[in-house]
Amino acid sequence: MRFKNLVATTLIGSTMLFAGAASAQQAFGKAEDAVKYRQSSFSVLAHHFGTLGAMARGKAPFDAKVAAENADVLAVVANLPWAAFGAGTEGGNSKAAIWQEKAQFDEKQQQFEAEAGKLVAAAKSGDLDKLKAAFGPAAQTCKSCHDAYKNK
Ligand code: ASC
Repeated sequence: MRFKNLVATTLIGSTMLFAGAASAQQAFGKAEDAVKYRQSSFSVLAHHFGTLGAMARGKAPFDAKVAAENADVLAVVANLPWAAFGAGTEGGNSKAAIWQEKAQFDEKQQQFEAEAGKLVAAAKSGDLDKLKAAFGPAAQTCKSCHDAYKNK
């Protein structure tokens, strides 16, 4: 019974998390809350992305289980920051160009999400060569967006 409650609570919690991500843009009352949200989600994203990168670049031993766990988190957090770039949320390390050319920014987001999706699949394959092959292109989409839209 307790276990069932735990499962139910976890499922409800997860559902709320996804619903929250989808409607996050509307949920930010203040621009600074949106800035905090995107910076926090990028931090979590960078941690899990970096863990996969360390294995891909031979800086950490390859562990298929660790790779798969990090991929599972990445699959969720890769989607989170974007809803926190809504109209009127300029600030943080973001260049104003994001809001001036939203279509180009959205395109970079989509390129990242596509490569992140491939990285997730590669990291869950148990094959280090696949992880190595997928990491570089994904990191390149991070860099491309940072070069265009992030203040140093
Ligand atoms: C990372 C990380 C980034 C990207 C970027 C890729 O691990 O935190 O921001 O990769 O450095 O060039």
